[in-house]
Amino acid sequence: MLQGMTHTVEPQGALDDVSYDQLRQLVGLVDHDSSTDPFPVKSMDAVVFIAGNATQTAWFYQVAFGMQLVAYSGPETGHFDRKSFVLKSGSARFVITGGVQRDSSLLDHHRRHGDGVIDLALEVADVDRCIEHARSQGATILEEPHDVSDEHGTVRVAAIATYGETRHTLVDRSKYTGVYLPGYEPRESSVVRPEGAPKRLFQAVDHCVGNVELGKMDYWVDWYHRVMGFVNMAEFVGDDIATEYSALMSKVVSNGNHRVKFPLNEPAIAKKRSQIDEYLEFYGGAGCQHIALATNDIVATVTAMRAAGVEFLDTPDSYYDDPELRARIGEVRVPIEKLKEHRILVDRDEDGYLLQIFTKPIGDRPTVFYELIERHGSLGFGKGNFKALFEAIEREQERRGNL
Ligand code: TYF
Ligand code: FE
Repeated sequence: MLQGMTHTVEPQGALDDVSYDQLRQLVGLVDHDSSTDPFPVKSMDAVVFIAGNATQTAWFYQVAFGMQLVAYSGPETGHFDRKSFVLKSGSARFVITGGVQRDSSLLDHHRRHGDGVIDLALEVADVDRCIEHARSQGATILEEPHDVSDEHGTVRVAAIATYGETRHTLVDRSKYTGVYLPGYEPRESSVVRPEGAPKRLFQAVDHCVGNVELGKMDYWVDWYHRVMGFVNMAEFVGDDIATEYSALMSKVVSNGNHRVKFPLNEPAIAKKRSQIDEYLEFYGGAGCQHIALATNDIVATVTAMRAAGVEFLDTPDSYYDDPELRARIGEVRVPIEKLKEHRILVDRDEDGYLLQIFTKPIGDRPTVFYELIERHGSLGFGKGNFKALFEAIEREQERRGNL
């Protein structure tokens, strides 16, 4: 499926068989010379989750998201306080961790926040240089650079704090050939892919969104500028949209070539209670709100996920029947009737178009959810869909009694 490409993903981090050209399309890469970046980031290394039951959550991601189990660490491998499962889909890597021993600090974190993202780990070429720059900008260093080794080589690791209790671990794995990190052993999925299902349901992490407290968005945008040398992307939700219907403000920062994109939301004082306030209340502060997964066949992905029981936000027929939308969108890969059947949203801008859809929150608390995104040239986030999307989110908020 992914053979015959001209480039490998190499300077981007050597995750399995998603070529640089494919990533360019999938996540909307732009050309960028990183040689003078103060904090050069190659890629997302992993999205690390805490789950109340990592054993079952890892199973969920295999069955419902079609991910492959590749590695494991836990009591059986000499790590008695936790279980961690490493899952992959193309270049995307998730790590699902849960506390085992009663005094595990992971359980305290879970008590405070519930299931959620604890670490947006980044692959970098020079951990020490990044940490020195971060320190000079006043970032909180949670772990100083150090080597971790086993028979497969050495990984250099450090960690810095970002919003809430979320962290960015920095990983240089260029001198390591093991399956994930020292301490992990290879593990294979026992889950059998349903007949006819795509080989994988997504190929990359497109963006990871943070919700921060009222008035803190610009602080964190500036933090990503100063500490990580990230730049603003064009798309944002300003005052006008915020008070009219979104009840949130949003700006997007990214590394130079857009491989790593972090939208940041804060609540807005609007007519309705902000969905961001609902998140902040139930998560217990700032945290990661949604992860967008890039797919090259969103219809097949949505079909497979729905068949496994994943619930998506509904979009009214009127969205698809609107002549203005039809005129604005023009020709896209999937006929509009098919988009309507699957409740997939579509947006077009000056660079191209994108297809996207959002799940309902996947856990018990109304916090973390997923987006699926199929890009065709567009480097945006679906600005044209914000109204329909936020109305759909509010309908769910109302059903939960939180609007
Ligand atoms: O990441 C984005 O910007 C889009 C739109 O609460 C969005 O996915 C923004 C805020 C939000 C849900 C979706
Ligand atoms: Fe998004």
